[in-house]
Order: sequence, then C-alpha cells, then structure tokens
Amino acid sequence: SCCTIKRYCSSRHQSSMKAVIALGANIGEPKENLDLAIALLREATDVHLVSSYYTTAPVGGPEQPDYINAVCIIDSALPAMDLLSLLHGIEKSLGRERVEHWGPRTIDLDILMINDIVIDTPTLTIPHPQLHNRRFALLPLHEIAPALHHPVLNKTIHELLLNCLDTLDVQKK
Ligand code: A4P
Ligand code: MG
Repeated sequence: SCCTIKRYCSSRHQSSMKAVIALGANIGEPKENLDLAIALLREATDVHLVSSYYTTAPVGGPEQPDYINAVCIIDSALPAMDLLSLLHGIEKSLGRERVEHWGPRTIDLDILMINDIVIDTPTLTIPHPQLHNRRFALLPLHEIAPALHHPVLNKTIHELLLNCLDTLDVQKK
C-alpha cells in the first residue's frame, strides 16, 4: 500500500509521523523499567515496532552498571516538543514510583528521529546528535529498521552501523 512505501520517508503527511525512541536504564530493575515505559508509551501513541532488549556496556560517565537498551518506532501526530514533553512525563512517573528504592535515574527516553525532520535548538536536537556514534542505539534500530534514512548524514542505519567506531559490548538479551 502507499502507507507501506511512505512509512519512513514522508514528512509531508503530518498526520502520521514515525518517531524513533531510544530507551535506556541501568538502575534498579532495568528490564521492568523498559517494559513500564513502553506500556506508558502505548497509552499515548501507537507503538509499531519494539526491538529486542540489549545488555550494553556503559558509554561515558562514571563507573556504572551495564544498561539495558532498546528502541521502538511509534506513530504519533504529536509535534516534536510535545513528544519530548510526553517522554519527560513518562521518565518522571517512573522515577517517582521508584525513587526511594532506585534513585532518580531509572529510565532515559530519547528521540532519535522523527521522519526526515531536522531540528537543532537548545532543548531539542533531531536526529539525536550521538546516534551514529553509539552501537547501543544503532544495533537495536538496525534490528527493526535497517533501511531507515538519516536525513543529516544521508546514510541508512545499516551504513551508519557499518561505519560506527564504537566497539563497546552490545549483546542481545
Ligand atoms: N534533548 C535534546 N535533544 C534531545 C532528543 N533528541 N531526545 C535535551 C531527548 N532529549 C533531547 O536529557 C537532557 C536534555 O536533552 C533534555 O531535557 C532535552 O531537552 P536528559 O535525558 O534529561 O539527561 P541525560 O540523559 O543525562 O542527558 P543525555 O544528553 O540524554 O545523555 P545521553 O547522551 O543520552 O547519555 N551507555 C549505554 N550503554 N546506554 C545508554 O543508554 N546513556 C547515557 C546517557 C550514557 N551512557 C550510556 C547510555
Ligand atoms: Mg536523555
């Protein structure tokens, strides 16, 4: 159908925007945190595809536990800033529920892409500026959308993964 052909490439069809969301957690019960975040996303958007969960070595920061990372593709008519607010709301509600036991950082939700949209503001950069440098994001995204086109680097996810210099461990769970 025309929808299948246009599903990743049309930013003209505003009613049906495909957004790629990255999920990451490394405090408390990371897998349950991802499950909960996806359940909350399903309440507000149409979650199309969810990758496997991956156990990943931490990139940067202090010494910290391994992460569980995944990506999902959602269908949403929300403007980018509203989608970011939705993600912040989900982060907050997960953090609030568990804050006494697990500390403040139980889930990180980032927008990796929204169709072919390019945004560069102090509060929101799309595509995510680190996507091409992070195997923990590229490998799960490659699992569900290898042909997805990066509108700034003008390469597919498959090509970005082949060119990625990050060698840190990323294992499908
Ligand atoms: N922001 C700008 N662009 C975006 C976007 N595309 N999506 C702004 C989401 N947010 C975006 O993010 C800080 C601010 O970034 C937001 O308020 C928003 O206005 P945050 O989530 O509050 O803070 P953060 O997560 O600590 O910062 P940041 O920059 O998202 O950290 P990173 O770069 O995501 O690093 N290693 C592994 N293996 N797996 C991981 O998931 N994650 C991090 C966090 C480090 N190492 C990791 C992982
Ligand atoms: Mg973040």
